[in-house]
Amino acid sequence: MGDRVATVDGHQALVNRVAELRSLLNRASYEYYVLDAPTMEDAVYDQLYRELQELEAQHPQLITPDSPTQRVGDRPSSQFNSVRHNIPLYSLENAFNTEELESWQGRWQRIVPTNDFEYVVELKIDGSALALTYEHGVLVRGATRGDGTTGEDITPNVRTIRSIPLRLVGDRIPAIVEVRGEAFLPLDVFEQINQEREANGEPLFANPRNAAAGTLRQLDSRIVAKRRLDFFAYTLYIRAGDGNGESAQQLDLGIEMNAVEESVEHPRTAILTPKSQWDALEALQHFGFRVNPNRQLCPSMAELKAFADHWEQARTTLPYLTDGLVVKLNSLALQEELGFTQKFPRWAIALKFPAEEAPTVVEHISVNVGRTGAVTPVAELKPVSLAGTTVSRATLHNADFVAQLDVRVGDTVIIHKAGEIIPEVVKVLTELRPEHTHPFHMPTHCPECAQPLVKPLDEAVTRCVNEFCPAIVRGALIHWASRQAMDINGLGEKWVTQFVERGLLHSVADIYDLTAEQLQTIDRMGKKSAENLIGAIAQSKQQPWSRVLYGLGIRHVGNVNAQVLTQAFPSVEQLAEADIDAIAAVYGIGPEIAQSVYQWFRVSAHQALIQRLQAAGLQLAGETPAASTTSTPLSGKTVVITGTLPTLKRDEAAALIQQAGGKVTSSVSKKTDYVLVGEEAGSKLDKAIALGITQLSEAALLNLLSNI
Ligand code: 3B8
Repeated sequence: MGDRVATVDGHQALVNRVAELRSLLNRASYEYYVLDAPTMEDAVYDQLYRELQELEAQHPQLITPDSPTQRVGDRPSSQFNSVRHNIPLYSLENAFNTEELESWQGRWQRIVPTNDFEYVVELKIDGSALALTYEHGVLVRGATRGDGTTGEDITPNVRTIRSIPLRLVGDRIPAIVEVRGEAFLPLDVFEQINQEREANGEPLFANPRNAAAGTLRQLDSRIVAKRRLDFFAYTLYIRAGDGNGESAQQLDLGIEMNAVEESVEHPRTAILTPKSQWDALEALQHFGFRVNPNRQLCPSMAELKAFADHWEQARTTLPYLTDGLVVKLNSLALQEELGFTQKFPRWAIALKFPAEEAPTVVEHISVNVGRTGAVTPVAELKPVSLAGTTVSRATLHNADFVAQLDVRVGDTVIIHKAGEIIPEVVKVLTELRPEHTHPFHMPTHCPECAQPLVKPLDEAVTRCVNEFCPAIVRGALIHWASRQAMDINGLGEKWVTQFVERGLLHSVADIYDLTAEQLQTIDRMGKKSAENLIGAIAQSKQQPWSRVLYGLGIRHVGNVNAQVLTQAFPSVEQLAEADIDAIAAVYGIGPEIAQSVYQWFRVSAHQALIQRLQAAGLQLAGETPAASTTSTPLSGKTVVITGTLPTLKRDEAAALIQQAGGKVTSSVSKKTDYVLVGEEAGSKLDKAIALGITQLSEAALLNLLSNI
């Protein structure tokens, strides 16, 4: 009896602790990501997070959708479902100068003749619009704009965005809240992603907007979680109703509310909103959202113009891209009166900043060879000032792009940088072309190693396929030493280039034969730096197998795939011996990746490389840290599958279990933790019952896994 009470109390204590951890962590995350004013030490956060993670792993029923552990991404979805927007997401009409802005003002004033108004001006964030739905304060859905009426349900991806609250802040939260805003990639993150893509031989994103949109539509939310998307909120709808009688006053934000008839599908529920856009932005802030601080109330066009002039210049100092301003009538009553045209709100307009384009002259076309051997033509330009930076090079992407534009040395071209971080040649002014120019042709031989280049017919990319090409060797070494791979501090581009030139390094295995004496023969490498570098190299031998695999730079094996693969193949021998089907059977690994990995291990030079790395004492086996730190209900558990499962094939189920850190064996013994039971299970089930082993249905398995 006493025991039972103790357990019940114990359980309550556990429930309380989990809730407390959730709340502490969510608060800390809000301070860090929204307020940009951290109060909790990283180490403390990590410790509390791990505690929550462990409690949730032991008691999966305590996991809630607003738990910070739900931000790390989920298993890949096969597709996104469509969602209908009850209130359509319109786009904005564009104005390109203040005359067009004045003409817009004239148009709306003819509909509602008044001089009693104010504008709210916001920065127009160059990202991807999202609609977020909260029910009773909890984020239940995140959707893309789509065509404005129907978008895609990308909730798992939206959850990974740290500045989007999983639960709204405040005591009295209305039944349904819909928040709209712009998801975007900060510029530094964008650049980092493109560097990684370049290192992985993947096509680069043209600009942060495409990168954000592409990331949001990633089917694997674990990848999204690594991309550090951010979000600014700008529209708030509060839907009362649901019989709970929420009213505006209950919001208690000190903001007056207006009732507005909802247009579609819920004719009898009213949308309550603050009375002005300005108040709505403040309400959004109260709810825990990031709202762009660069906004202003403008009583007239004069203030508006001053704001625009300021930000046209100042925007280059921001850590994200803005392509203009959004001008909105502040009064929501006035907004309601004006309504929408077929395409746009009449009460708002975008004032676009002038395009960042400039003419300049192509002085030379050079050819760059990347780590994967991809050959990129680059226009070397007469330096020109554009969007606050001096541009002297612009990518010409590939042979097809050059042929299409017919860019020639001597041509005057238009360089474009609006939203584009990598400047691009967009137009050739052929009327200004001097005499005696020649069309540019991609070289037939590598500019670095003089070996013939290869261009597969179905690909745009031209490649050097010489393993010993200095450009490829350099790129491979830089990638190997990079932060996400072996993290060899001090072994950056500068030294790698010199070491390769001096013949000290030909392959990554050579790194482990370097001596401090050898290094000191290099210009400007002192004794201390040489010793530090040798130390960093020695230390890198402890990097786990997953990083080694990533560092090898196999095409399509980025750090996520490397982790997934090393979980499924805990040693290099297992991976090297696996056939294509076995590799492709790993959940999240497609046929293209499998093919690439399989082929890599068939090359004898690669086999020799692995042997040298092994001899040097690198970790080519062992647990993948992701699996050990994020313990899941299945980590270290042994599962036997018996019978026919309702939806999963046996190897799919096995892959899921392995990916969650479990082991699948074929026969039931005392060591078996679970049996996964399907239709017509046979003697294995009998044995499991006899041994008292826990049974799982497919649904129970999926449920366990969905909480990872
Ligand atoms: C109405 C209001 C569309 C938008 C809007 O930063 C509408 O307000 C819209 F139909 O697209 N990119 C903003 C941004 C975008 C919009 C907006 N406000 N700050 C943006």
